[in-house]
Amino acid sequence: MAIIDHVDFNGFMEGVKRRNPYQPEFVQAVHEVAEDIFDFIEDKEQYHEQQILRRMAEPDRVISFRVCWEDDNGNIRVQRGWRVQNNNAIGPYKGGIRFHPAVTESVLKFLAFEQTFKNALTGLPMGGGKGGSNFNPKGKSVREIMRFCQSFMTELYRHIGADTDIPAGDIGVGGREIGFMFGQYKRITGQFTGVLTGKGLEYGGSLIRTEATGYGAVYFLSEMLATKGEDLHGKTAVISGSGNVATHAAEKFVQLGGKVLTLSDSGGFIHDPAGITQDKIDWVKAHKTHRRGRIEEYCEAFKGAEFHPGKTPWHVPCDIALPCATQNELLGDDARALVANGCSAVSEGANMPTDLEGVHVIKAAKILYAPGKAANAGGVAVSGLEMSQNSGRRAWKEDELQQMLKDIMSGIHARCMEYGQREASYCDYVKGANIAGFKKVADAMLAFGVV
Ligand code: NDP
Ligand code: 2IT
Repeated sequence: MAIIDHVDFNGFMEGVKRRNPYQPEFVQAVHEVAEDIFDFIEDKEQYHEQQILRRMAEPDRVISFRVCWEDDNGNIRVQRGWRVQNNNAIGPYKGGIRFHPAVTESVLKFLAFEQTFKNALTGLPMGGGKGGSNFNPKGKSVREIMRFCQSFMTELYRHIGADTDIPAGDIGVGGREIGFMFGQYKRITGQFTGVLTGKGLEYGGSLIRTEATGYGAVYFLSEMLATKGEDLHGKTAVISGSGNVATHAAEKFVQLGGKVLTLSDSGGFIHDPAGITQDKIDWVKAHKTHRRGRIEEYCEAFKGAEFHPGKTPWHVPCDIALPCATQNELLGDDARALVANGCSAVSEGANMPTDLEGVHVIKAAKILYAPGKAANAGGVAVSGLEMSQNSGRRAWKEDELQQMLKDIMSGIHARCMEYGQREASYCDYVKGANIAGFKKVADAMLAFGVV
């Protein structure tokens, strides 16, 4: 008879910290999930006995490699690249690639861990992974970016495949970078397969993949508001970021009748009291995505807007907050300011944008709060649909895909409610998302035995 070691939450987290020194983002992501899972599994012996959470919090593997490339001046540059394959219990590893100077193994491990739960929530058969590099695309020429992407793929290609691990975009990786990486994969292997998602429409990409994350975060928000008999008409939003997720969240928010007050980047935020309308969003998309400009320049293009250097937008009074930039961008004090100013809903377009203190403040206020792993799952969900289209050698129409995205977001909302609704008038979506994601992956792991 085995002696089952029933560690409690504190004992479990001590072990996670000890095994992952200097990895604060990873420890934070595990902590947030474990808080809810320990409650859930208290009376469920098989999850303890099989050490399921412990196994999920240990990536299947972490691949780390050198990436050399030559800049336009002939200098040899050396970066580090990673692919973290966290868990493939319910499908091949799936998750984006991030190019940003702040990328570390800890950041990618937290993202791959979160991705495992997020992908399970979509209802599609995808496991969790994430990759990236500390390469900084800012200020690089297109040729430099191309050479970097090719060099990155020259190592990565041996670890991925349409049925094993399917990367996509994330911060600093959009359609252009996916194109360079796909081209290199095809060149090395001689195979045209659906090994990456977020591809261009000409070579196997899916309609609405670009819009899906931001749109999905607003669909999820609408689902939450609907439980209170409300919609977006006349509501104001503060949004952080000005990249793919932020601009598409803003676009859908405006389309559904709301008013967007802010956008931001790593330099600060702009506040436009007149509202960031569709033509202004189009300007931001063109300016930021295609010309790599700064959000500060918005105030020269549109009078009446103010730039706040070095600040995040959370102290601007609003009905809704949509953090869509990066991790730990909304801290305890920011959360207190949102609540004090009457904000009634938060929907996370970014991954883990709220720190643990912020999460606790928002939960205690019992406002509508969708964690990233639920609210931003629309992006990876449409990636899953891209995979289906690739393997079926077909392309679905835009209205079909829009409907599928809405249905998937509504399904995720229902799954969160199933495990998060403990009182008639309040749903803890964080708990709901954590438990629903955990249960699906855990039950698959139980079926496989000890592997
Ligand atoms: P982009 O590269 O398109 O945009 C990132 C935005 O966030 C930019 O405005 C950038 O500003 C800002 N930003 C990045 N790092 C920081 C930082 N350290 N401090 C302040 N601002 C920062 O990325 P995405 O829009 O694709 O991603 C945004 C978030 O959404 C990330 O958390 C990502 O993981 C998440 N996400 C993305 C999905 C997708 O499909 N793309 C899917 C699900 C989640 P600057 O230009 O100054 O760096
Ligand atoms: O965080 C995410 O879900 C993404 N960056 C998208 C991943 C994907 O595989 O589309």
